[in-house]
Amino acid sequence: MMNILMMTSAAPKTAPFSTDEKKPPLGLGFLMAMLKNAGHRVFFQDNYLRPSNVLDTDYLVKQQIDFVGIYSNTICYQSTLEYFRKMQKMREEGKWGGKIIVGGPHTSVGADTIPDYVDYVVIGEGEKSVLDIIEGKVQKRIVQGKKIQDMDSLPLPTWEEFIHLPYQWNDYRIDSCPIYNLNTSRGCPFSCIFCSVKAVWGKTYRYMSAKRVVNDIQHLQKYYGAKCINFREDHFTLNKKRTIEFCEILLRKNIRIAWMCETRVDQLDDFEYQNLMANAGCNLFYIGVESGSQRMLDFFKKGEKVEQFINAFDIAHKVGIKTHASFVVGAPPESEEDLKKTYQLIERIKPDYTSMNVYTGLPGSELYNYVKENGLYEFEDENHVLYLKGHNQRVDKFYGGALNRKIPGSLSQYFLVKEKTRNKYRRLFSKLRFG
Ligand code: B12
Ligand code: SF4
Repeated sequence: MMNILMMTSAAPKTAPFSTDEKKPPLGLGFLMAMLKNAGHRVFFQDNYLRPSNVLDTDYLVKQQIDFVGIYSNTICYQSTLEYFRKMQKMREEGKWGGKIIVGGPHTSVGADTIPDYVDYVVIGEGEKSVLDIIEGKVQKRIVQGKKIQDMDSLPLPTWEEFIHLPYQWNDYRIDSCPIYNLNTSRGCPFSCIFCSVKAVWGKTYRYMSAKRVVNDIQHLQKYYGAKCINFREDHFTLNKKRTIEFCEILLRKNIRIAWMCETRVDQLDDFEYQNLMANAGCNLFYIGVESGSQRMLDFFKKGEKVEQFINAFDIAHKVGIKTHASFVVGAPPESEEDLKKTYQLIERIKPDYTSMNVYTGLPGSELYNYVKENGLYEFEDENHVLYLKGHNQRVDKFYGGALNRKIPGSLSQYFLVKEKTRNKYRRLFSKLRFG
């Protein structure tokens, strides 16, 4: 039996993407369940939720930790690096003798950024590799994770590790709570050029059966009082047959649960289909519309037409499913005319919620390479994230000037730091005066 500490990495102070949403890391949940089922002792620290100082203490020694496994994504990679350094220092000083494993989306797009002293770097899916590593069956340092083909063979994620932690168990768009995330499919056959998800999961769509999904929901209802499920995955409804079966089981068994999912509009032109989902509890669709300009949609290789969005949103309004439309703004070669068309489409489809995302290049996508090769960026940060020319102006326009989303080190960020320092002194002075 081995003792294993699984951790996420802390969010940076400034990032071009929001780091406010705190949800259980289901990937680690699957890995921890596999390890527990194999008889190992598992410890968990979600530093993304609440940064901890375990690596500054004698925690690893006290708990006799044999392996530390870290979930890493590109935005949080600097904190991952800091953890590596601390553990390596402990090893060099002879204070701790365990091994370090790293996995998560960053390893799939940036394995070459990981220091040599990290013992194992798992690219892609980790379930099989993590067990093999811990059981001493792996000789190589860079491990290509085996794709799970039978998704029903996956264990339930370790909800018992998550349930008592202060995650966001509600959602501003839905009245029912608590709400739990599920991830029931992997891979995407589409080719959107701004998206790096394929680098992690590949193009083959694999999914849990409808029966398995319903079983997970019933488990969450029975043990954790689930009132709503958010299918946070790239495309919950891609397999229409599965979605229909899923809805039919919910209705047949009279399972009352609200749910929402991320989806595309390809098949949502079907009134009966959407109506079935609404009757089975579907409350909200989160749809990546990306642009109201067909020219931009074609450039993105979205494989969807403006008319399809109009049709799908019209039907959703009729059947009573709320909609959240997400748009990418500022990607090359977007013009004022394209942006105007986006606003016109928003007017036309009337989403209940709209998100405008200022395009920022994450490694691992076709558009990222295009931006890099054509020098279309103003700044490349330490994680190789690309900020396009005019990024800060777009942050002003679309994020109300949020300083922590601007280019690191820019003048505005200097003022952010100054503002923090000012607050610190303000607090100090108020203490001096009244303390
Ligand atoms: C749900 C979700 C969230 C949730 C939950 C995040 C989480 N940690 O699970 C929330 C809202 C919190 C979130 C926030 C963010 N997310 Co997010 N998110 C997703 C989404 C849609 C699904 C994640 C998921 O559940 N996957 C399923 C599980 C099974 O996969 P997994 O977590 O990757 O874990 C597997 C492997 O990576 C590996 N693995 C993971 N950790 C480890 C550790 C070890 C030791 C080993 C061996 C293996 C291993 O094994 C796991 C099982 O196979 C993905 C897209 C996607 N399809 O993956 C984006 C995604 C992960 N998010 C992304 C980003 C950018 C972010 C944010 C930085 C910004 C943002 N707001 O979007 C923050 C950072 C948060 C963080 N630290 O996790 C990017 C990451 C890209 C990158 N190169 O790093 C993705 C890939 C989407 C994209 N745009 O490309 N996200
Ligand atoms: S944006 Fe969605 S549909 Fe497009 S490639 Fe990425 S995961 Fe697939």
